[in-house]
Amino acid sequence: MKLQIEGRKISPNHLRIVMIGGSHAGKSSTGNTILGKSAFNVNKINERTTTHSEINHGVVEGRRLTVIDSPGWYYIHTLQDTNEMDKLEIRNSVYLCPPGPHAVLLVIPLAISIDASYLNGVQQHMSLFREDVWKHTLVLFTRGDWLGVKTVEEHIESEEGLQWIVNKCGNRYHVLNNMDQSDKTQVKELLEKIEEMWAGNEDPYYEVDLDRAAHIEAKKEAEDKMVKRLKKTNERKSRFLKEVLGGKQ
Ligand SMILES: Nc1nc2c(ncn2[C@@H]2O[C@H](COP(=O)(O)OP(=O)(O)OP(=O)(O)O)[C@@H](O)[C@H]2O)c(=O)[nH]1
Ligand SMILES: [Mg+2]
Repeated sequence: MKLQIEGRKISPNHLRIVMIGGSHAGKSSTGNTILGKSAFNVNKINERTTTHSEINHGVVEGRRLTVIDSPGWYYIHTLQDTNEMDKLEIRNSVYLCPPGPHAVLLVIPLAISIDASYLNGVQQHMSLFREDVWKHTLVLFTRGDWLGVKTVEEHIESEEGLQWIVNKCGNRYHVLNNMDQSDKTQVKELLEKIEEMWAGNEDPYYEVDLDRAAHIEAKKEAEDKMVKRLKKTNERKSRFLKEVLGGKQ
């Protein structure tokens, strides 16, 4: 209270983070590195893994974290190429952590060249959110282990498309090596950057429409109940069949 009166803000002890980006960029791996556990399924082969937005929680560096994973778009797809279901899931990601995320991590692998179609994909899919989402977005580079002797700044300088993206994010970026989850410093530094972004923003988070968030929550609960009911019915049916068939054998 006192700090607020003096014009300073008290940093939130619960951070809400959403990860978005192209498919196979390393979003789910990033979520696991941040939370320090296997919270999300990671793809081992060359295909899409995450098909729905998912939520997980943890306590990291003494802070409560809520992390949302989302399905990626095929990296050279225009918004029109991406199917409606994926668009809906990506759009819904921010509604899973009402009143809205403090940080959106735009996940981009360092090992990829950002050509015009990649940039176009990023720009068009980011338009699934309001324009002010950029104020709360930080570029999260994965595959830090691929950087070699180059610095991340040199990499950004060598890619014009990347310069546009980083610039649009207010020059905020962070590199993670998801292959080394024992490196806790990389997560600590990321959380510090998120806090810095939060401190510099007038709006503390990307605000979502709470009515819509409640509606999505209710829909998800109803779906969960239906799945449980169907499971019970199927179990009852197979028990009954076993008894009937078992009796006849
Ligand atoms: N070498 C290296 N590989 C990584 C890193 N981060 C992720 N990967 C690998 O990249 C592949 C894709 O990772 P995921 O975390 O499943 O990527 P995703 O963005 O969630 O993929 P979708 O859910 O399919 O959109 C996996 O084989 C990961 O092991 C990293 O920092 N370094
Ligand atoms: Mg994934």
